[in-house]
Amino acid sequence: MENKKSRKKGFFSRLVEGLGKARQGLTERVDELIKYYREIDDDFFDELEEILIVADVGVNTTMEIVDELREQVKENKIGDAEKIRNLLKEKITNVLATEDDFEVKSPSIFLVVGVNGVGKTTTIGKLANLYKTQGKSVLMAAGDTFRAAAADQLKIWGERTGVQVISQEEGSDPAAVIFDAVQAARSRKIDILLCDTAGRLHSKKNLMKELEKINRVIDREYPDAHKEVLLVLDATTGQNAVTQAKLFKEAVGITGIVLTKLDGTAKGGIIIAVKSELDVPIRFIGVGEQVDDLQPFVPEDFVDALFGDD
Ligand SMILES: Nc1nc2c(ncn2[C@@H]2O[C@H](COP(=O)(O)OP(=O)(O)OP(=O)(O)O)[C@@H](O)[C@H]2O)c(=O)[nH]1
Ligand SMILES: [Mg+2]
Repeated sequence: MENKKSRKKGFFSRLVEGLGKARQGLTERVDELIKYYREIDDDFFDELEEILIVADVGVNTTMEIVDELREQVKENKIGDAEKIRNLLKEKITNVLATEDDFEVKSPSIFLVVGVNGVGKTTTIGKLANLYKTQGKSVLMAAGDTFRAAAADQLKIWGERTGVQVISQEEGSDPAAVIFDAVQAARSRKIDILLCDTAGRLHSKKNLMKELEKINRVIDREYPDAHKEVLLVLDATTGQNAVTQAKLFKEAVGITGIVLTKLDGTAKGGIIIAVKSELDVPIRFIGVGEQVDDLQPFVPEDFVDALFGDD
């Protein structure tokens, strides 16, 4: 308990701060609804449904949650709207829960994928900082050779965090960059290799093909390393994020999701839609642009922060 409390202090207050807009769009509206109704009737559920859908929880997931609530209320003859709050909180926590806590293994290779502008490079910089601070040896690979200045952006993160970046000139084969980086990680016995990738190529098909190729290089050159394929999604893009996730899941097989820019949206419910529709664990969330604005995702803490409870 003590441990949980002290862990919660710094990280948790940053999370609460970062979720300010999401709270306004979701839980503060739920609280107003509860205050207004006091007693539960059909209109109450209709309005709850609307709040969840507007907050981007997604139609399917909203229906599932609200239908279950309706049933529970009926079965247990709950009349008091205040009691719904905890039930809703419980439901959201259940949707977000994962079977396993994420623990980074050594050696690990993280392949970070996602469409352009979602926050891949920034997330890699933040991850480099996180693991470096934990005393791990980290290396970054500039696998986005498509966009001019992509490698430079990563090198800035390298300087900021004191982590080396393996890169080649613009236009070179991304798989070759990853090949070099994997050799370096193996011979130097690096704990974690973070691989950046391009978000945009001439076509989606090209992008997926390239990611498959990179995937194969990693598997072939360092089969003993634990591999994570992290898909980065931008929380401000709404239901689009769900569509993107389905595409990447099918094409490259993702092991976890990073949801960025949660600080920038009142529609934080998207995190619930993504988890519920994809059934891939959410591993990290981004709540700002600073180096320590990436948090390992802990469902209970997240839901507490979203509901403004501690
Ligand atoms: N507010 C906020 N901004 C973020 C977060 N994560 C990333 N950003 C910003 O999003 C913008 C795009 O980030 P990048 O890391 O360059 O995105 P990318 O996916 O690498 O983009 P491409 O390389 O073009 O595919 C930058 O301005 C970041 O500072 C976050 O959690 N919160
Ligand atoms: Mg990038």
